[in-house]
Amino acid sequence: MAAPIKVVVTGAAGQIAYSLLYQIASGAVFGPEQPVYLHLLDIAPMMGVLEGVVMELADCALPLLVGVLPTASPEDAFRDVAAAFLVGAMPRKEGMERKDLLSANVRIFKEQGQAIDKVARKDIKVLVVGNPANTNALICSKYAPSIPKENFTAMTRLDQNRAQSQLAAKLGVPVKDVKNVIIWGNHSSTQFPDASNAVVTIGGAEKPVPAAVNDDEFLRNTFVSTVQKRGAAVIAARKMSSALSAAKAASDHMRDWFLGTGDRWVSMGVVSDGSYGTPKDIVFSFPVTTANGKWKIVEGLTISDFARKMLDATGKELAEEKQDALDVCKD
Ligand code: NAX
Repeated sequence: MAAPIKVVVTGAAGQIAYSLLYQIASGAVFGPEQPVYLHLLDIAPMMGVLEGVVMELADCALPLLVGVLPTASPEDAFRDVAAAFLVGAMPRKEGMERKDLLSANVRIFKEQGQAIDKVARKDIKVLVVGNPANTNALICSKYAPSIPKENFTAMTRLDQNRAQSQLAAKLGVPVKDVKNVIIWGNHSSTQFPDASNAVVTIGGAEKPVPAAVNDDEFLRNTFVSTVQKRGAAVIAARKMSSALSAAKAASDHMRDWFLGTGDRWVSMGVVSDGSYGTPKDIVFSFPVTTANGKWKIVEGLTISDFARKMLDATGKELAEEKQDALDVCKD
């Protein structure tokens, strides 16, 4: 057995964490040989609820879970942690403008960046789930200058999983037989779910998804808008936002980052180096592969005129969000 690692989940009393904590503690993220010590961060008024979560974790009697620290202190929560799931954020309330939400949440991620800088392991891997996830990840990184920028990522894996599942349904194949779907850009309605490089296995042979689907109109319109609006569709049906699938996606993201993808592509929001003509220094979702705990953007893909427009639109939104966030941080 390896030595235990400390893993923090913020928003630990919330609904995504409720599914995520079990996945981490049961070995689904860091592997069946890796014990974990869970740090659970939430705000002071939620400490009572968090106590119930701690009780339930104990009652799961999980062999890999060696300890749990519930806390409302960011510095206690981030001390010596190797992996961080930043889920906690203020939810959007009725009548709230996107800018108000950004302003409230950016402050949280500034404070958490500062705490990470001070007390976390310098090789910490950070996954931001709380919205606006891409820009929150950027701000968190900015306020943790002693940690490499590459160690801050934002979650677009739920969008990728949704896209993969839509294509599998369209083609009538199991979801595992579809790979290399890409989510470009922001985890917002401007994201670009792109099936143009995706591959499907049918009858033992690999085939490009566009040829197998053979319906350009579907891939450019119905597919894209179904994935973009899937979160809203879940809210309309469940009266609550996606939680089980969001937790599964967060597990997928962190597991692939720690344990590697092989030649399979996954989408992650990472700090842009300007690849594919995107603005530099924003957190943009790209197709990546991972090995030895590091991600690498998939290079050399052809960008069609249609894709160019989509990438530019989501890149522009992210550049604007970044500016708004930097303005908030100045106050
Ligand atoms: P909940 O409202 O159930 O839980 C959020 C928790 O965060 C609450 O317990 C709250 O007290 C806590 N919190 C608030 N401020 C905090 C702070 N400063 N420090 C620590 N904890 C704090 O929301 P949930 O459904 O779990 O969603 C969490 C976040 O994930 C939201 O921002 C949501 O928008 C975002 N999502 C992101 C997704 C993605 O793909 N990137 C998809 C799912 C989800 O919508």
